[in-house]
Amino acid sequence: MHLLVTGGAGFIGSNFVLRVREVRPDWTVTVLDSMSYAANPASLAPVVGDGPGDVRLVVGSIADAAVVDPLVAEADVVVHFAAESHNDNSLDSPWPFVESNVVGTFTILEAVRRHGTRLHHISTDEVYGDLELDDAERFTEQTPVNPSSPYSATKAGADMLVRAWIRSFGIRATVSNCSNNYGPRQHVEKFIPRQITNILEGIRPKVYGSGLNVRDWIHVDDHNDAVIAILEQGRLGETYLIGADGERNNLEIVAMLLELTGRPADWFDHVDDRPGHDLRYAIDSSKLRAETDWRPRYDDIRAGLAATVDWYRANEAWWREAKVAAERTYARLGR
Ligand code: NAD
Ligand code: TDX
Repeated sequence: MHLLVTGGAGFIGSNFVLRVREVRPDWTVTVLDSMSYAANPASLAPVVGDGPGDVRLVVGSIADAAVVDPLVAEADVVVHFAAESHNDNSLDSPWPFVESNVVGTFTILEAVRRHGTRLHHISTDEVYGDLELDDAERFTEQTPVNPSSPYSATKAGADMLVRAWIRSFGIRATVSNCSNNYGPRQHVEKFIPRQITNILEGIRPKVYGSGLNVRDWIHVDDHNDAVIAILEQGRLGETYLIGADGERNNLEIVAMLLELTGRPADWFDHVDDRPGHDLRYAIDSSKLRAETDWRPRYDDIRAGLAATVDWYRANEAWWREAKVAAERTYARLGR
C-alpha cells in the first residue's frame, strides 16, 4: 500500500510516518509538506531518502493542484494532516488558515475525486466549540459544529467539504476528530512544549487567564494508532472521534511539569488570556472503540509527560531555533 501523507513533517504527521515505518513496514510513504515554520526537517531525516523503502519528501503546498494531482494519482491512500494548526496564530493572521485548511483540503478533495484514491482527513475536536466545566455530555459524532477561532472555523469548513464530497460525489473517505495531542516533536509554540522548554531555559511557565481551561490530552502515538485502525477497520463515509479520557486543566499540567523538573509549585505566571479562549474540550470515543480494536496505550499522563520532558531535554538542537522565533511572537502578543 502506498500512502501520501500531507503535513508529514509537522508534529503529528512526522510521528505518524515514524510509527507506520515501525508497525506497517510493508507500506510505502510519500510526504507532501510545504516545510512551513511548523515543519522540522530533522523529524523525518532518519527515514527520508532515495532508496527502496525510504520515505520520499516532496516540498510543495496542498493548495497547489499541479503538485497535488500527480501525487494523489499514484497513491492508494491519502492521509491528510497538513494544516495551519495554532490558534494564537489564527487570531493574529487568519488568511494562511483559510488557504491551507480550506483551499488546501478542497484541492486534495478534487484530486481524490478525479483519481478515486481513498482519503483519511485528520481533524480536531475544536470544531465542536467548547463545553461548560460541569457539562455531563462530552463531544460525540452527533455534536453540531460550533467553532470559536479562525483555526477551528477553517477546520470545520474542511470537515464539511469532506462530508459533502462523500455524499455528493461518492468519494471513499473517512474523517477523524481528535483531542489535544502531546509527545515528542511538537512545535514549541504549543502549550506543553512551550512550558517544558521554558522550564529548561529557567523561564517561568506562562498560563493564559485563570488556567482552569480543560483539554482532553492524548499521546500522539495513541492518536496515530487510531488513524491506522480507521484506515484498516473504519467504515467508508464515517466520522470517528479519537480521545483517551485524558481531561486535565492547564494548572494541573503545569503542576505536573514543575514537579517532574524539581521546581516549586508556584513557579509560574498568569498572563493575558487568549481572546475567545475555549473553556473545555472532552471526547467520547465509544464509536471508535466499538468499531475497531483500538485502545489507548498511554493511560498515565504523568509518565507520558515525563518521557516528553526527557525528549525535549535530549533534543535541544531540534527546538532551539523555533523557540527563539515563537517567544518573539509571544512577546509581541503580550502572552
Ligand atoms: P503542525 O503545525 O505541527 O504540522 C502541520 C504540518 O502541515 C507542518 O509540517 C506544515 O508545514 C504543513 N503544512 C501547513 N500548511 C501546508 C500546506 N499548505 N501545504 C503543505 N503542507 C502544509 O500541526 P499538528 O499539530 O501536527 O497537526 C496536524 C493535523 O492534526 C492538523 O490537521 C490539525 O488540525 C490536526 N489536529 C491536531 C491536534 C493537536 O493537538 N496538535 C489535535 C487534533 C487534530
Ligand atoms: O503559553 C500558553 N499558555 C496557555 O495557558 C499556551 C501556548 C497555551 N495555553 C493554554 C491555551 C489552551 O487552553 O493551553 C491550552 C492548550 O493550548 P494550545 O497548545 O495552543 O492548544 P489548543 O488551543 O487547545 O489547540 C490544540 O489542540 C487542538 C492544537 O494546537 C490544535 O491544532 C488542535 O486542533
